[in-house]
Amino acid sequence: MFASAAQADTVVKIGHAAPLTGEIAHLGKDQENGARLAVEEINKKGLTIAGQKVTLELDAQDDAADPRIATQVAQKLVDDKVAVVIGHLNSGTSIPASKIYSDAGIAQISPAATNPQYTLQGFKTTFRVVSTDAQQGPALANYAIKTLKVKTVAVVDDATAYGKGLADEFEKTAKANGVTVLSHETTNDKAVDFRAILTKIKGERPDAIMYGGMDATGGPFVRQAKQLAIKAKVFEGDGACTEKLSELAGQGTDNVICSQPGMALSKMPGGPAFEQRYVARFKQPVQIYAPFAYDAVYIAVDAMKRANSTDLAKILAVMPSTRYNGISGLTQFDAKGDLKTPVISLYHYTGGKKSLLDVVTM
Ligand code: ABU
Repeated sequence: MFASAAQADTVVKIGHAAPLTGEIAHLGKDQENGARLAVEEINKKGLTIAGQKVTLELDAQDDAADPRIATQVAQKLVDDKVAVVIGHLNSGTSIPASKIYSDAGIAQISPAATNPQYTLQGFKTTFRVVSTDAQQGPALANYAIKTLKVKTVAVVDDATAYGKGLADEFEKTAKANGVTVLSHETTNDKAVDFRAILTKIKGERPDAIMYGGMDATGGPFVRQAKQLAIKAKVFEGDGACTEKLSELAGQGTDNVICSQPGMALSKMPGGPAFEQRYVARFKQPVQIYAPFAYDAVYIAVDAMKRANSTDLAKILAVMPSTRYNGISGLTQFDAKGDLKTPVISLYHYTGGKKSLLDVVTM
């Protein structure tokens, strides 16, 4: 009548970390929802590893997009004995947390962190399922230069690992192609009033503006640019290339060109079907990172199956040989843990609706 201990399912914890409070909680929840959907589906289908029935449990933690809290969260996930970590979302949290996962021998798969430094630390535990800002910055800059014939730019970043890193990559490519960088201003990831910076930029009359930051600041930035009648195109990266941007930016999105470090959801092999399942389950649109978090969970489970084990060292040993066909396409890692075949998708907004402009294979 009662299941004996020997018959009971083994519970395997999948750690997840992202901001669930603060200005970008909607993006953290989006990423967590993607991971949760995968966990629920896998449990429903049934999972057996080494002859033992396994139930996955999502151990979802809030790092508040704060590097200090992220290291505490990472230690909690280690103490909770998770088999793998999906996260973090921010580069500024993924990088400090990665040392803790490396020391514990836990594979970390970020669905969102794009700063190149994350996988350049020499850790064997760091993987990501998105392209990096060393690809995203040049893709944005090349579109500005080659398609829009931009000759002058103003650059602004939010002083985070992601925002500054992306803005610097854009600037490097722009300068290398003869574009004049009129100014480079720095704000912060809690800023709400950009009028002083934008008024100065308006006086410089740039052809385009590059803003490195998330949608929580990138939205008000372009809204205020529109209010100041700035006509320049505003380039933003994945952190601002969300459905929520139009809510935050109003008609300012008319001037936005932004990028996503991966295939567009509509072009992913399993994208439209995933979107339907996601919306049915969570009653909200996909923002940006959910499909990548979803694939990251499946990649981790694929590693457990190939290792025939849920042991940390055995999972880690097979992670580099990942060859997983997920909803976002084929994932294979290079020696650093980055994608072997990175892709960048470029978008614009028409009447507040985000649509695909171009896909760049790097
Ligand atoms: N890739 C943008 C958002 C996450 C990050 O900080 O990298």
